[in-house]
Amino acid sequence: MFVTETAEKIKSMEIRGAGRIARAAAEALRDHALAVKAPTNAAFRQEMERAAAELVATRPTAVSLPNAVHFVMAGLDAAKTVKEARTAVVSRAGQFIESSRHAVEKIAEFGARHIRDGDVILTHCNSEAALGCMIAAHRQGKEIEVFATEVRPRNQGLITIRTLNDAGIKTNFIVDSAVRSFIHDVDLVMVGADAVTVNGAVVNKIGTSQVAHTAAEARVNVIVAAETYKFAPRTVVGELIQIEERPPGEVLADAIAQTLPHVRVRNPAFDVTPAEYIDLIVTEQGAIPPQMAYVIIREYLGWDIGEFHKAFDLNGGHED
Ligand code: RI2
Repeated sequence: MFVTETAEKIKSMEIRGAGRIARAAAEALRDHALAVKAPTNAAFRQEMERAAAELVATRPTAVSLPNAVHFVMAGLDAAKTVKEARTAVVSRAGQFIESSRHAVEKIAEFGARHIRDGDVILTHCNSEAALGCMIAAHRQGKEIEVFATEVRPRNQGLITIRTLNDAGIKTNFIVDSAVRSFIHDVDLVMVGADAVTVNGAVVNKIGTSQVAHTAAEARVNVIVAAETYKFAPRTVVGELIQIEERPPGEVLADAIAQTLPHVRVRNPAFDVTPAEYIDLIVTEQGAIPPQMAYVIIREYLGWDIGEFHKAFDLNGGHED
């Protein structure tokens, strides 16, 4: 698919979910590398960088997107010719897509171990990583039941209940504000992540922090399912995750909003759940307490000091 088409679909959320966005961006870079006609390696790189920037600018919160783009684009560093550069992008994009799919499968396997026979699980939003754990547990013959929230304003809960229904899992569909009313019927909260910071905070769909807070009050464990490429390297040097605020029309129809001049609609798409409300983060490398997030960033994302230099422009913007 063309870069601009993919970028539009990510922006409009036709392509959504942190993992899917990352794979779609890798695919778009791969297709672009195959299509682009550039006379020199430098021109090729410039065009790929433009495409990468277009993709990264679509949605600011899910760090899987820049991490995927960074991984694919790193292939350009050693390339000396257009042919080498093209081959590197195609191969690294393929590598990312495959390892992402593999990661989701591994997380399902590891996450299912934390689900017991008879557990009632509450989930919020639509996470392929979190749902994978529930479906794996169900396939292992564990009898589970799920509470799924509606997820205003984009109603991702509808996708979740369809997936659970298709898997034959007994599911209760509730409005977001009913979480506290049902939390005592729940054994476990399981959600996905758009980003995990170095101090183990999880950025996920708006409302996740309320769910986690409610779970903590009720002493219900919270498990987050997140591939290692959802960990945010730049938080190591203090960078904050930007919380996307989406158009007000998603919350209140513009025609109604126009009749209410004193009302401002706010529509943040994500919130931050502090590490203290999270019991475990299940990654494809294994399950970790949130406080160990730094180890994932250091060991598995392959970010070295040079990357932090680049990220923070510590050379004053000069290439060396
Ligand atoms: P997977 C989604 O964001 C949700 O916040 C979900 O929990 C998270 O990405 C992770 O999803 P959005 O695109 O990668 O719906 O586990 O805003 O599918």
